[in-house]
Amino acid sequence: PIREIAPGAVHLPGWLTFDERRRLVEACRAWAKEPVPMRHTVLPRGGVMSVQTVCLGWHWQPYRYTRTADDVNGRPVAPLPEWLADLGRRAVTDAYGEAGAYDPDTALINFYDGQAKMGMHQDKDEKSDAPVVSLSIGDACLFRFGNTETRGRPYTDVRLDSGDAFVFGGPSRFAYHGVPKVYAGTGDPATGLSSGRLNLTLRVTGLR
Ligand code: MD5
Ligand code: FE
Repeated sequence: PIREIAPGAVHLPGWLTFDERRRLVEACRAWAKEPVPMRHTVLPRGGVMSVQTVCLGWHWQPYRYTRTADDVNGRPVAPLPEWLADLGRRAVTDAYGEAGAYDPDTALINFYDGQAKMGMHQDKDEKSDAPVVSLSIGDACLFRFGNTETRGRPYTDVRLDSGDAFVFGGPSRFAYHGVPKVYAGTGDPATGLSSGRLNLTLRVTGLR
């Protein structure tokens, strides 16, 4: 059942069809190689993220968006395909009843192996308050949805499974959130992903 976790934060369990999951896994496999290889992002203070990331449309480097992957190989990132933006519009429509003029220009593709995590953070590098659409494939995870004031409590823990969509908009767009744990071995290898968790987030950068 569709569940509103907080105002504007809508969980759509099992939203992706199996064909869509397979298509996304195959597409991500190609995007993870060229033109910019998927890599562990290095933070400005030297920390290395356990998650691996590749971007479409705009390249995220902490903490800004650029057209070229200056911290990887300097090449322009691949475009965001219209079919993926369409998928994002459908998710927003299913979450809110209408998509308005939702037009994402960026996708961040994160791969989590069984050990990877993401600490509590806010996504504030976009100059737009348009919703973020999150799509999960492969191993399940513990997703921690917090509040807009602090990294800590109160938060709501939600399990995200393969095929789930989550839309973060309105008052939830700038909430703290993180992924404290991946449940290794819970995915469905028939999607083409034998292990790990894939997460795609569609975003509006507000850049042009
Ligand atoms: C993930 N990725 O599962 C998550 C899904 C990231 C990241 O956090 O920054 O790459 S995106 C979840 C998200 C986005 C925007 C707002 C909120 C959650 N929120 O308000 O909770 O790899
Ligand atoms: Fe985030």
